[in-house]
Amino acid sequence: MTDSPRRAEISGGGFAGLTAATALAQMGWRVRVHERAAELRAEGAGIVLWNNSLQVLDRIGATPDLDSRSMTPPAYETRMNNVIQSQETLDGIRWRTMTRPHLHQSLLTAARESGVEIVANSEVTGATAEGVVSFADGTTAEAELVVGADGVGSAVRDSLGIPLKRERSRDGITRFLVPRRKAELTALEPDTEWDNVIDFWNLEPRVLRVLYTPANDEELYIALMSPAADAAGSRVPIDLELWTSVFPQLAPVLQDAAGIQGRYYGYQTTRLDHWTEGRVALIGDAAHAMCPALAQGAGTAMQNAWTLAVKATEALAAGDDLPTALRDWERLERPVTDLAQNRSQWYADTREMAKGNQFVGESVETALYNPTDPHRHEVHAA
Ligand code: FAD
Ligand code: 5PR
Repeated sequence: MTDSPRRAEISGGGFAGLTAATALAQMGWRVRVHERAAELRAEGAGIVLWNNSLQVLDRIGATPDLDSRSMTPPAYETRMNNVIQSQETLDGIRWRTMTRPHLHQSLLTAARESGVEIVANSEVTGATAEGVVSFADGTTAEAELVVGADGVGSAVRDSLGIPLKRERSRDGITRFLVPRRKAELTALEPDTEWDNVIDFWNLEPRVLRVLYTPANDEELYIALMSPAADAAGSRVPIDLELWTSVFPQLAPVLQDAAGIQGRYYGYQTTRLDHWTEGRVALIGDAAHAMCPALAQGAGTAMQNAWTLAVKATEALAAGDDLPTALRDWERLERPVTDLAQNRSQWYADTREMAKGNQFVGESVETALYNPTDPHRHEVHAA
């Protein structure tokens, strides 16, 4: 068997991989993270996190750093043709907005402080159910636990031949980080609370939407949605004239976005037949890439990273069979992730978010889930 009983090899240094690595290291494992890229950094713009992932960040000690450059907007507002549909204050729901680079940096700091070994320029080509990882340079490594956190195109997953289904939705989005420009926006629309998240929808005569999300005092995350079939709406760099004609009150920030190349992402969902194979467990987009509607892709990635670390650690301490424990982990944790995935795809397919008042039912259930509560799966008699 392995030379060290508590060795974990992790493929991918994104939100999922760094969270799993930090949690495992803090629980006594020797952990290596392999990142294909030359540098560890996050692509993309802004992100919203809810209680489910914020609880995990508390437990791995990343919260103080994260809070230094993130915010909780006063309300989540939804507009249709610039008419307010709802202003939800989300009382009792913990949530935070931030930039993706800042979240990634906070996780990287936590990982390093916990003794995780991070190897850049290290491409994983596959893994076996027995826990042997292979690398692009021809070398291999063996571990008690292998984590495939290598994103939607996961080499670990594909090497194991796990069957999957992909579904595409008709819409997609281009995302930007731009300066806040609060004074200029206030001059254009004085009655607007520009610290709110504002989801600006237009369905008629043309489907175009801007999701406006302040990420901190200086940075604004804007996501521009259009159907993939709309050539002008999905063009990058953005068609400034088109977007400002529909959203004139956002002209100053749209102008900044037009100066950035950007990339249009079509919404899609990936569902796997199973998330584990022997000593290998898949987490994050490798296991359950989802549409962004509920803003839970990274949240569920961190949630599952934490619960996996707890389960694997408990199994080893109890002398239980690890592959059996990993299957049990999937059985317990998958339903709430499936819920987020299904609800996000339903919103993406139906555009029902345009009606506002979205924080009910599954949206709240997934947001409030607490993966660090040991009693979360207990069934109470009526
Ligand atoms: P990734 O972030 O893809 O990380 C995978 C890492 O593995 C990368 O660093 C990659 O370089 C590395 N890698 C890949 N292959 C290999 C290999 N063979 N060997 C070694 N390393 C490898 N989620 C939210 O929670 N809130 C939001 O507001 C939100 N908004 C979103 C908006 C859009 C438009 C999209 C598309 C997604 C959004 N998400 C959001 C989802 C979120 O971005 C993803 O779910 C999350 O980044 C997944 O993290 P991950 O670590 O699993 O994968
Ligand atoms: N919420 C967030 C988001 O980034 C998007 C959506 C919802 C935070 C788009 O990227 O509905 O598509 C969405």
